[in-house]
Amino acid sequence: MRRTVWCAAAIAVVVCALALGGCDLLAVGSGGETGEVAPPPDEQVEDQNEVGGDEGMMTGGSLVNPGFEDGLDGWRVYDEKPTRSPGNNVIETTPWEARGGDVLHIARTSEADGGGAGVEQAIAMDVTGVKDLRVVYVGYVNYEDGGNIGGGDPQWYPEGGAQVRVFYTDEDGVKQEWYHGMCMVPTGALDPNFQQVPDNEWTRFESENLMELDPKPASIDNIRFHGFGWGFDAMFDDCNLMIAEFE
Ligand SMILES: [Ca+2]
Repeated sequence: MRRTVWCAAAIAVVVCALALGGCDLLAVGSGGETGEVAPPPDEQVEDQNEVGGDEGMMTGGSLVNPGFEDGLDGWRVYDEKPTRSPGNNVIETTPWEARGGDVLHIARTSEADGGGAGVEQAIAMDVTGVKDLRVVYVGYVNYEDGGNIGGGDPQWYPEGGAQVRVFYTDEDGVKQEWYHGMCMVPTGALDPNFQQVPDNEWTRFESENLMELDPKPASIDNIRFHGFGWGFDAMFDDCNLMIAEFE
């Protein structure tokens, strides 16, 4: 999978460079895995993390099927159904004309029984050598119900319709989690990792550079896009983990 991503990213960079009329800032090494875009021998690099010269840079998404155009292919369902009350979770893809294709739809009903629903990808990706790593997604919330919406009370799992959580191992070997969420109306204070979004509107999020976390990630283990709370109804599109720059 990674090779495909690298090659696709390399092709994208070359196309962009050509469109801009010059390649001098971009030296791309795909490793020639496909045999289709192998660079001249004098430009090949031995390690895909050692890209280009001083100005070398590649961009690329790390997740499979980030826009849900292939249904839930590549994603694992995360489904923590209500157990203490009637209710259910919905995790499905659905067409959404304004997004030009399919999106992920998640919903939950319960009687004050907190839980989550969504999708995740276990990617086990080594990110040593990555300088710039960001989570992106487009979220949409139209219903939320809970006691800690907006995550202001750290005693409880943060609640909100459209959240992302990155499970990673830091450079000291410690398992860590980083998260962000969108909610409409917080029940208390707003967790700094949350943002308030308008009802029934798509909002794009791009994280800070996760490689600036201290201690910084050494590997990304799993990434989950989900809602959490007593109830919610939300959508996601174009969910990805973008590598923008290597050392
Ligand atoms: Ca889509």
